[in-house]
Amino acid sequence: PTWEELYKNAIEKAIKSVPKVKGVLLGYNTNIDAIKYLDSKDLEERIIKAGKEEVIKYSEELPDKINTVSQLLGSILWSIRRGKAAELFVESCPVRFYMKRWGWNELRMGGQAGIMANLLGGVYGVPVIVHVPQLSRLQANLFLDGPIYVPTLENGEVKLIHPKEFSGDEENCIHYIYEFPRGFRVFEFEAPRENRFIGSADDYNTTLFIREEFRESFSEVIKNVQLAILSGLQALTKENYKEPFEIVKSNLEVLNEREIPVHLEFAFTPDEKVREEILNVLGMFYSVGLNEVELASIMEILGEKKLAKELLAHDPVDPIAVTEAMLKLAKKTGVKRIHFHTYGYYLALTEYKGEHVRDALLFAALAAAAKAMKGNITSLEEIREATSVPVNEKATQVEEKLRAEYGIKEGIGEVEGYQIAFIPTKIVAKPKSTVGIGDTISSSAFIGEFSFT
Ligand code: 8BR
Repeated sequence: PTWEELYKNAIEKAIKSVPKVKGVLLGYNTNIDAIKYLDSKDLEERIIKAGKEEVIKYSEELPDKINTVSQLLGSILWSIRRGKAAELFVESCPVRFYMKRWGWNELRMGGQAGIMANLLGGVYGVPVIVHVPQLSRLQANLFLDGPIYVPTLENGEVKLIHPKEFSGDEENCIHYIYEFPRGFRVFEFEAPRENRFIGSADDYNTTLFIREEFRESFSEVIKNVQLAILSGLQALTKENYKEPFEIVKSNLEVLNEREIPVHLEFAFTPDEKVREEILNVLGMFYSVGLNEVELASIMEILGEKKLAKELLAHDPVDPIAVTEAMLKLAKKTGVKRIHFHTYGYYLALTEYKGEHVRDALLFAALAAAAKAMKGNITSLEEIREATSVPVNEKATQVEEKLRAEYGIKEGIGEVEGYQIAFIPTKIVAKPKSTVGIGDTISSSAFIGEFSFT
């Protein structure tokens, strides 16, 4: 069969099987993304008011965190001047209030757990239980309708309700996203490319606060869960990781005892100590999902500097280097499934064999293309429309290399006792948005694979 035929087969399989998944636990990060499209004149006025000299100073070197308005404006200018993304914690309440009054153009669900809850629960119709560290009204209203649940404790008993039915009004965890286009001008500065600066007014996700319901009554909460996807460890630092890690480990012990496969959505983790600690617990996970930058950052920790460089040196990313890196990671940690995604192709290294691994990757690539095409997917059936997007031609050379090295046929080969599955993705020429595509890919592939067995 051709790739087009394999793609068509995969989406039909997914439409039949995915809605049969009975329950997915999603931890831990959920927040509000407030998107503000910057306006030059407005920004210049604010900079003058705050003190231009001071703001320019911070635009030359980023502060560690944000405590003053000049630090906020300086950090935004830092991103603009370089066309580079950055994210900082906003500590000061008056600065948080300043940002709130400055406002936003759009509110969106943020955090991997929250984003996946809307996709799996709201779009695929799969029942999900999601960890929301703080459930404010603003946060609750970002959840789609559908089988999405948060646990609450009533007289010590766990009850599952839709977030919109939650009667409390907790804190807002807002990540302010200041976006600018390429060529955006502020005084004498011009953005070399489009990008964003993020100021996180969030004390909960940034320290991986885990709610009482997920500490005291975790076994009860996961009673009807078949799968779990965890993320949010990436925000921790060497100063604050210890306590949340203990809770995560105790959650993992319960999930392992019940033989519930758990996927870790890796996400870029700037703190090296935290990255190292994640590797130490990776064996408690069944599966991990990551991209080339994240895989390279792990190779750095494992002392594989040359391999790390190799992973970032070529376009498309060299699949032999990726496979070697995945083998190192699998052997070192014992994780059973590694799903790698990059622009143009995906690979999965698994301890077990079967075409269902490849077919799940195909389903995930269609979901990604549908999301790139439309900005938002509204139903599982709608993903079928993405079959019209052409298969990435550049992936042919990737496939050839994998054939020569591991004898890959129809996307499946073998390496050192593991199965390696490959697929060329479908690339949307003019994407509406690429935010949250990584989460769409990983969660679709993981639950797709489970539903196909
Ligand atoms: P990360 O943010 O985790 O890297 O995930 C982004 C993923 O989105 C990439 O690995 C790539 O596979 C996919 N992607 C991007 Br970026 N642009 C795309 C496009 N135009 N069409 C389909 N997939 C895309």
